[in-house]
Amino acid sequence: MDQRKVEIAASVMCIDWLNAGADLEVLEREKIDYLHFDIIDGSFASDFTMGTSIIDCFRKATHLRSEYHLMVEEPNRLFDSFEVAPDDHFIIHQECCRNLHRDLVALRRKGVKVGVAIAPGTTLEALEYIIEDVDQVLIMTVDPGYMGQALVPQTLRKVEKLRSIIDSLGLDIKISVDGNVSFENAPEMVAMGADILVGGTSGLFRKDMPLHSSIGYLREAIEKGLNL
Ligand code: S6P
Ligand code: MG
Repeated sequence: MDQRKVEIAASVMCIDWLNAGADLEVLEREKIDYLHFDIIDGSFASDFTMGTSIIDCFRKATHLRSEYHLMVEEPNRLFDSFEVAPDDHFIIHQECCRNLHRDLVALRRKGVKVGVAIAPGTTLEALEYIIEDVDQVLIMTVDPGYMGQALVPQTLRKVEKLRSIIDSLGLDIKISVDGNVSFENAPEMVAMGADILVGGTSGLFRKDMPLHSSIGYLREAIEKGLNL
């Protein structure tokens, strides 16, 4: 059996907003690994999600680590807007940066874990010359912007290929998958090499079961993937 520790990040944009405090307690009790905050600017991805007032409110109420997923153009404008702790992850999109390497270096100076994300249509070659500068690569398994979308299946090949690139270079880089991480899709995502699963409406915040049950099913799906 694969001995990797696969972690779960809870996508806060999918939380039951009218019961957010209760959901947060469950996430804490169940020792979820991260709160995943999606920040969207209406340009790179349409719609808007959370700003600092909402995010800081969650951060003050929890000890869980934060994972900032910035889907905004020229994210370096916002690097100082968010509070960070050393174990937090700060993820920017390759497609959004005019000078990606410069931005990754600037993030590193903030003392956080540095992540780069790519949308389904972006190839892994775009990461070839910055891969040594990141702690995490987030593969979007749906198009950035909305919850509740169907998996873009070819992104799983991308996860598999990235795993083999990282392993062949001997690097310590986590692979995240974000989008339609369902009980059905999670085993294959893990088997292809994902280390962090972002749970949204299909894997955590489901309408048909309580949160503690979906966490249990998602963990079972991870175990299944580690045994494939
Ligand atoms: C989407 C965002 C994601 C979603 C999450 C939704 O742009 O980056 O983090 O919140 O993927 O999950 P689901 O299960 O509804 O697709
Ligand atoms: Mg996200």
